Amino acid sequence: MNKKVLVVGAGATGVATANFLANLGVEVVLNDKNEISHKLPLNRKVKFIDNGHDEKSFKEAELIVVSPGVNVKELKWTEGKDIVGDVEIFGWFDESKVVAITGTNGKTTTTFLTGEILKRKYNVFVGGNIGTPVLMRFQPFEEYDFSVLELSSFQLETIDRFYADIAVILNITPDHLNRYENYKEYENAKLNLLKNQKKSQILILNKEIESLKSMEFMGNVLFFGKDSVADNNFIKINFEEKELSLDIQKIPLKGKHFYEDIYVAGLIGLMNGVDIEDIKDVVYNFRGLEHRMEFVTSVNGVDYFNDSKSTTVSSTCRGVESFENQVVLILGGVYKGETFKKLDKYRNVKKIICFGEASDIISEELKSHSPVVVENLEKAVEYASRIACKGDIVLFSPACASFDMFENYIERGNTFKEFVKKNLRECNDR
Ligand code: UMA
Repeated sequence: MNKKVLVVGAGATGVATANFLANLGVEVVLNDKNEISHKLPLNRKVKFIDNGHDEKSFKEAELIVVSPGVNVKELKWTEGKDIVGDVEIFGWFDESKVVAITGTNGKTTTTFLTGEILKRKYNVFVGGNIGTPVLMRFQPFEEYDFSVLELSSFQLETIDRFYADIAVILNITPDHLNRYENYKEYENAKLNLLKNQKKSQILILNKEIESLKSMEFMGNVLFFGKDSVADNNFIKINFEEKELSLDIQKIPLKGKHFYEDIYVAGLIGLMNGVDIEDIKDVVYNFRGLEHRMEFVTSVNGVDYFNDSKSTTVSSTCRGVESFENQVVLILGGVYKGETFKKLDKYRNVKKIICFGEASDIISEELKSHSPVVVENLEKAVEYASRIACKGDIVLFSPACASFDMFENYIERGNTFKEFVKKNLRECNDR
């Protein structure tokens, strides 16, 4: 391990990385471009410099570890330096069996479900983009059989030798086009997950991803796709002699797009010998994650769903597709470079309401739906509640980043839920 390491970005990843390295006896500088006003939980041996990237720290570093939110192309003084991310370092030290899950949509749900299923039989660490930095895996006295990691394109950009025992690519559709020059560059970051394939590795891949069709693979490849995952009544999963049949009626998660996530998680459980009844129990009791197609409440027969985690148009499409009812759709936030025109085709979208920085682009690209532009999320909820009728859905699935008005998608989702509940109270008072 190098002696002098610079960790860039003092968010969750940077702090976990700096502490992990300092515990190993490495000389660590943690650097952030912004001023950090709160006290960070850092090992006292970590030297912390905020309020700017300083030349000296970069030039003296033998290795630079960047946080996912740091765009390496924008850093100065990196010429000739080795640059990696925390996932690469994780791979240097970890000895558990690694399941790595990437994709544009559904990766958090799949990671969570896979973790829950494997936990029925094994000691499992769950981390990565889902929220817990991967290097948190190394806690004293913690031994894991499996690590289930959600990996974003940002995290996969900076791997070198890392590979997973089971690698999953759920889907790839345009995202983060404000960071990547084009779709190909984004896709290549995701495909990095396959670059160090070993013969013993298992790859679970969506056969609908165009660029995978012409690729050659080293490991055992298991393809899945919309048509192979479910019929009208069951999600059927086969592995070697084993068969698992999940009754769709008993699955609380509503929305066809979840079937692929459930299929993959079930398949990983099945191939690792988790009891079929245990897998069913996990799936039949999983009600979904907060801010991802989360049912909020019903007001006068109108169901409100919070899908604040949707920061891409394709993810919002998946949300809209999961309903047969009429949908009042609330969009808005910071434009990320993907066209909104993909939403044009949905006939069940009764009205589009938008707010925030992207309003002009949304209004222009979806003009056939005559979107209504409002000032903020509160006004959007008020408007939606006025026009939605019994049996309709109000879906807040913004298809944009949140940073124009909120700290993150969590704050945005909580704000939406508050406004919906305020609206419910007002209805009850009337
Ligand atoms: N910073 C710099 N220099 C730069 C850019 C940023 O110093 O050039 C600093 C910022 O001032 C800030 C810090 O870096 O203080 C933030 O680092 P970060 O953005 O990497 O955030 P972390 O808190 O480390 O969280 C990251 C992931 N964030 C991103 O990828 C943007 C989290 O995913 C992840 O849960 C966490 O690591 C643990 O692994 C969030 C996310 O939005 C949920 N992911 C994107 C998505 O899902 O679409 C990819």
